[in-house]
Amino acid sequence: MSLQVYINGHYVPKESASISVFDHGFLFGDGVFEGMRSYGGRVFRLEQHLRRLWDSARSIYLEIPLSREAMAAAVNATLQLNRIDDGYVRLIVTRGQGTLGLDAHLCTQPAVVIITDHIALYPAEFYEQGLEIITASTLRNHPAALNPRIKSLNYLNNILAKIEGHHAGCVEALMLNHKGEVAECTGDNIFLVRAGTLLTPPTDAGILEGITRDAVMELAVAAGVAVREIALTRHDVYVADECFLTGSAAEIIPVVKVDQRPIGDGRPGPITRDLSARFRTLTRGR
Ligand code: PXG
Repeated sequence: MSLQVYINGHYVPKESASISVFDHGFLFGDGVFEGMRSYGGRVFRLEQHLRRLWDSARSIYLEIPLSREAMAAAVNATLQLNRIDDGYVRLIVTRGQGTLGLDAHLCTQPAVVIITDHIALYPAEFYEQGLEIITASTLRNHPAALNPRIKSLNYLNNILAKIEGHHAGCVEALMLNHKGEVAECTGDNIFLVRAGTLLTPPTDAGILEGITRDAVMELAVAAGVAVREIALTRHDVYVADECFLTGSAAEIIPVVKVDQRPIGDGRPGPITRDLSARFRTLTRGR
């Protein structure tokens, strides 16, 4: 049986799962989404993802046409129907069908889509050897224009930064904010280790408040590692002892080179490896 996609309360085979070309999600990127992981058939931190989705929707005046409980049930039902244990879930809510104009009031029915799939991980060597990344010249969105805390369907600035990374032979790229501070990567949050302390940019640096980021900060505190959310510059990156990225899909991935400069000794560091092991235990048990 092919993968079944949830569209507005119905299940449709992947091959015929489609949305109208008049949907404002398609026409304007007018909508919000979540990318989540399931382990052993359960979504990791589903409540937190739903809270973020509802916050994103509220921020763009989008009313999700389901209760949070019904959405959670729909996500779980879609995973079960597709018999996916360790997988990826993409939850999308768009403004729905409207006209070719911008007017959101003409979109009367938001579209809700839930796609579950097997997870496409980065190759194992990236986790073992660490990634090389570059700083993109494309800045993260100015928070006063479109706040990066909104996980909206407008990912164009991140996509442009990712293309820059690709041109430099990198699978991820570091994005700075409008002040020139370190914000995050195109689809992952960033952490540094300096003198045994874990450093990461604060929310007001204009970043998505990653759910993996939250989990990693909790794990660090439990491991006795001090955590500071503090404005960081590229200087801090270059002189860090360790660097790693976090995201639902990538989990924790070491970074060993930034802009051609080795970070620390150029190998994944001990705190990165310890937090990765703790994250595996948290998500998969022993
Ligand atoms: N920052 C941004 C800009 C993101 O899009 C994260 C951080 C990590 O957040 P979580 O909650 O997942 O820990 C994301 C994650 C991809 C991809 O292909 C990434 C994301 C969404 C869709 C695709 O890398 N978001």
